Amino acid sequence: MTLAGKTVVVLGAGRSGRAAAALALREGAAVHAHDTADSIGGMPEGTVLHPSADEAAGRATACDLLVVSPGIDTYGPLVAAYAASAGELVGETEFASRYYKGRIIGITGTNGKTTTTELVERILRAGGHDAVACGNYGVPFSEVVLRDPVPTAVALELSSFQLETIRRFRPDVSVWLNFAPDHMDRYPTVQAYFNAKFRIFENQTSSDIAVVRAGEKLPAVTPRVVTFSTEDPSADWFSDGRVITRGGATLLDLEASTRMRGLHNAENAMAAIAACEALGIPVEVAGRALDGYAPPLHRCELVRTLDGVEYLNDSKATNLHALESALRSQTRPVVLIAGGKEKGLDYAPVVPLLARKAVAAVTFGQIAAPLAAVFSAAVPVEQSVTLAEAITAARRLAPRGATVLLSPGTSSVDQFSGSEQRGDVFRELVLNLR
Ligand code: UMA
Repeated sequence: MTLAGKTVVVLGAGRSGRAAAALALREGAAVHAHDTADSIGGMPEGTVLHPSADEAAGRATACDLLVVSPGIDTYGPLVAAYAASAGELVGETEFASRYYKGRIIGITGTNGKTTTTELVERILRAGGHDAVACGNYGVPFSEVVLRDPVPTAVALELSSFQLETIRRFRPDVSVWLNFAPDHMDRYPTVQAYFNAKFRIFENQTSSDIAVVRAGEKLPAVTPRVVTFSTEDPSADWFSDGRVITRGGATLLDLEASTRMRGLHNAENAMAAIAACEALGIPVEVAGRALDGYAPPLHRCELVRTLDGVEYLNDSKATNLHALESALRSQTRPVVLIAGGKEKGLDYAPVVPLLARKAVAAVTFGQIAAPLAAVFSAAVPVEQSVTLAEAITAARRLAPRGATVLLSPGTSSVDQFSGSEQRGDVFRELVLNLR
C-alpha cells in the first residue's frame, strides 16, 4: 500500500480519472475527484467528489499527489491553482506506469497511432503475450494495471497530452510514427507540441529501443534506433506500399493478405513489426499475425458504392496531416468533405495536393467559411452547415468514377461527441442515400 496515509487528488473525472482513482484507492490513498462539470458520476466507491471545480477550489486544496487527466491543459490556470499545494503533479499515464511491471511498447505520432497500437497488440498476442491495447486508444492504462491477472505487455497509445505529464515513465520500446502540427488550440507553438511528444524518449536508456520513421527530424536520442521507411530503401525496414521487405526478402504482402492500403498503413505495419521484434517476437510470427488484418472503422473505410461513386469514411482524420495522407492515397477523382471545429490550424499547405487529387470540395461546421476560402484556390467549393447537407452537395458534385471522401481535417466537437460519432453519422447518412 504505497499510498497509505497519502491524499491523492484526481483532476478530471472522465475515463482516465475514474481509473486513476480506482488505482489510488487500491494503493491505500484517500482519494478526491475534482471536475469542472457541475456533477460527477461513475467514480469508484470511496472517492470524495468535488464537482464545479475552479481555481479557487484548487487554491484551497492540498494533496500529496495530483493526477491530472489528459484533456485538461497542464499549463492552464486551473492546474496551476491545484498544483500550488500538491506534493507532486503527474498525468494518469505516469501514475499507472509506477504500478506496472510488464513490457511496454509506447506509440506516439500525429497520425496512425491507433492502427499501430492495434497491430502491436495483435502481434504481441500472437507472440504469446497476454497483451492489451490501451492509453489514448481508449482503455486507460490504470484500468489495465488493475486487471487480474495483470497483462504481461501493453500496446500503449500515447498522446502529447499524456506525455507532457510524465516523470519517470520509460517504455521498453518507443515508436515515433510521424510528426505534423496539431492541437494548436492547446499548444502555444508547434515546437511546444513537438517537445511534449518527444518526451517519449526521455527516460529510455541505451538498452531500450526506439522505432522511428526514417527522415524524421529528431534530436539525438539515447535508445538504439531502428528505422522504417516507404521512401528510403536503406532504412532497416522498407515498403513500397504493397509489400514489406527486409534485406531484400519479402516479409508481408499487404495487398494479397491484408486489407491495409496506402503508404501510411505500410508504415504503421512496419513500425508494429519492428517494435515487437525488439521485444523478441520473430518477424515470421508478426507477418502471420497481420495476415487477414482489416483496418479499423473511420479510417478510409469504404461505406458503399452508389451510382459509380465510392463513399469513404475517414472521420478519424482530425488534423491536416491525416487529411493529406488520405488525399494522397486516393487513385480516383475526389470530392472532399472537410470541416468541423476551429483548431487554429493552417490549411494552406494542402492546396497543391487538393488541386492534384480533387475535382471539388464541400466544407461544413464551425470552420466551413475559412476552409472554403483556402480550398477555393484549388477547386470549386460549396459551403454547408451540417454533415447531411455536405453529403447531399458532394453527391451532386461527384461524377461517376469519383470518390466522395469524408476526411474532415479537424476535430468534430462543434457538432458531434467525437470523431467516432461523426463517422457513424456519415455511414448512416450514406447508407440511407437512395
Ligand atoms: N474536465 C475538467 N476541466 C477541464 C477539462 C475537462 O474538469 O478543463 C473534465 C471533464 O468534465 C470530464 C473529464 O475532465 O469529466 C474528461 O477528462 P479527459 O478530457 O482527460 O478525458 P478522458 O475521458 O479521461 O479520456 C482521456 C483521453 N481524452 C483526451 O485526451 C482529451 C482519451 O483520448 C483517452 O482515450 C482516455 O483518456 C483513456 O486513456 C481521446 C482523445 O480525444 C480519444 N485524445 C486526443 C486525440 O486522440 O486527438 C488526444
